[in-house]
Amino acid sequence: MNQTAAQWVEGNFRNPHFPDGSVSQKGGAFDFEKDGFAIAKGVVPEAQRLRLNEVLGDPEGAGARGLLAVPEVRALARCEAVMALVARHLGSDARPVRAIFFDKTQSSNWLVPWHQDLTIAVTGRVETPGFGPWSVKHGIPHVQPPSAWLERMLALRLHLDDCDGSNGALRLIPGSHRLGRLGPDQIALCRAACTEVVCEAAAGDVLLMRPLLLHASSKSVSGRRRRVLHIEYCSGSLPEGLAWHECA
Ligand SMILES: O=C(O)CCC(=O)C(=O)O
Repeated sequence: MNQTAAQWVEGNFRNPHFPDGSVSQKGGAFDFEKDGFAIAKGVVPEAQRLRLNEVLGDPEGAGARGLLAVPEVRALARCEAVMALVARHLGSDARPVRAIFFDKTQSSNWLVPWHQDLTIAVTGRVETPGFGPWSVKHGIPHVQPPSAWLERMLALRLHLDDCDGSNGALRLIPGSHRLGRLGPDQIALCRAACTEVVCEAAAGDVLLMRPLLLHASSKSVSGRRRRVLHIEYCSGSLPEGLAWHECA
């Protein structure tokens, strides 16, 4: 690739908030359709949050998966306030299709490099036009659906602790979901030329994000715990033969 990062971004994408290319900015008001993410404040009441913390406990490692099987998580994933946020962007037939608990602590302090969320978890491998490549993660078959399919999905990240740049808040590149699927070279170019946002949130706030939005997270440097319940939603059903690994 012989384009400079600036040329590539100029041709494909213009950061709507920081056209001067300044380096990093926290918070701000974002528009879900244009930026690929938005924050809804105070969605999870304190009592429900404390109950979730109790139920989710202290998992080993970075967190836990398969959480739509947990009644408290399923109830939250389908409660009126949460479904209203989802329906606004996906329509009223959207439903939860995966729930993951991310727990960043002093003893399990991890980072995630820049990426897009490209895979879905299904019950079994069934060759389907447009779906692939396949992989297996945590013993579960995963597949990349077509981009048009990913546009029918969104993730809600329900914050169970206050988070900011010091305890590993999510880092995002606004608008990057509009670039489609990106290879490693394009991700590097985008990183070099675009401004990231550190997604600060208070406990109870919800971040809504598109799967194709470029995101990353750093290790906590403050030692403060950062718990997030990540729930994915999809509208419509999977093609015949494929089934969600979890669904509520
Ligand atoms: O929770 C985090 O810090 C990162 C999670 C993530 O990258 C993801 O859900 O794809």
